[in-house]
Amino acid sequence: FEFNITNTKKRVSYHRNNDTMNYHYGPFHPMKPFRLRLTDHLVTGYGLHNIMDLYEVDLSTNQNINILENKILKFHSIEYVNFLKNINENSDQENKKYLIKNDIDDNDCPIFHGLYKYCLNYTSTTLSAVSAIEQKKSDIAINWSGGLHHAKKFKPSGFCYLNDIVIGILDLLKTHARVLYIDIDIHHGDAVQEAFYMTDRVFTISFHKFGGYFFPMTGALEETGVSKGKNYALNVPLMDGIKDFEYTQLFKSIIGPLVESFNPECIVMQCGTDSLGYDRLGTFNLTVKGHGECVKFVRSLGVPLILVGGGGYTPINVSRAWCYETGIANDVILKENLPNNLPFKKYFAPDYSLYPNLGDSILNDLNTKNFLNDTRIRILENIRTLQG
Ligand code: V1P
Ligand code: CA
Ligand code: ZN
Repeated sequence: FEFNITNTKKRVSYHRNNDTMNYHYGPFHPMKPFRLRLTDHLVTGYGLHNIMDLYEVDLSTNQNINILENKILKFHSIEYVNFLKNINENSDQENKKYLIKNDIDDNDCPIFHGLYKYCLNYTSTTLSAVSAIEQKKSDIAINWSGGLHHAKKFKPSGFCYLNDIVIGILDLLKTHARVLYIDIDIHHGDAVQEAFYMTDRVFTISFHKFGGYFFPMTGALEETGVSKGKNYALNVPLMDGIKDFEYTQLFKSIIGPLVESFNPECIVMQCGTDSLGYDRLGTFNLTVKGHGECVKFVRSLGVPLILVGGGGYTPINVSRAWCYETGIANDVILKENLPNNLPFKKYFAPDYSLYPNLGDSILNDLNTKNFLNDTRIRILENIRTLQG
């Protein structure tokens, strides 16, 4: 293959909302918006904010709340958006009927204080990144608070309420003929796949753990799209314990030819960090560098790129990876020792390193060479049918 490897400086924008980081799903819930605060402290501690365009997204100074809600309604149903808008942690049974009627798992998706504002925050921050790309102000636009890939048209799922990714891609389709969506969260990007399952304008690919009742239990290799979208969805099901070398080899050997044949005008990459070793929910053994190598490779393809967050349940490692990847976007290598005067620095004890050993957990790598080889061959066959 001939990859379009470029190595030029790129205009990078960092989109953040100071309010998003303050929300709480509840004391026992693994999703902790505080991890965004840790990430931001690392990013600024390393001085990366000085070399990017900063966009402070703030709903209270945004007069265009109607425009935002119209974009949300391009994907979500009005009944669902009204439900999110009107529900609160003290709502009575009447309001909660929607939960029951739609079989909503409120352990995964609790109704917490300020929920709708939280949803508008992370969604508008992704849309801010989208518009920096649409207006060609950035080559790479980052929103670590986005990437909530399970939210459905009618209901929340898997810690996700509004699907900022689908909403963002729908907006991108106004200016871009073809969008590629890449998902390296350990969970299947089910709702993004589903939203674009019938179209050849959005190619979705997810790498994830599959099998053994692992959430959301979809994402088999056989799911490849329908009608016009046939062969425009791909799934890379993996088993516990995969490590950097095998994962990055597989990733590059698939994404390289895929970009070559699909020729996207924009790439949206969901960088969920629950695929790192020692994640509270995840079962892979990736390190910060391995995870980041996937981002580095996608950057090298020279296509406008939007980076969003996603899962990640060991906050110190989530923040390490997203800070490292912010560095990669800017083509700088961050020194291993965490900066001085870093708020919450004690959380990073005992190593105080950006690159801790996450590849050596007790989870054995169950992905045999044969299994990975077979998977790769079958996926590459699918990509070949694309060229038709
Ligand atoms: O497994 C399930 C539910 C239980 N039902 C029978 C299905 N839920 C998972 C949800 C994982 C969501 C991942 C989101 C993302 O892809 C994107 C942000 O990372 C789940 C798990 C688990 N171990 O899979 N929920 C919880 N754990 C949970 C634990 C404590 C409190 C609340 C939820
Ligand atoms: Ca995934
Ligand atoms: Zn996940």
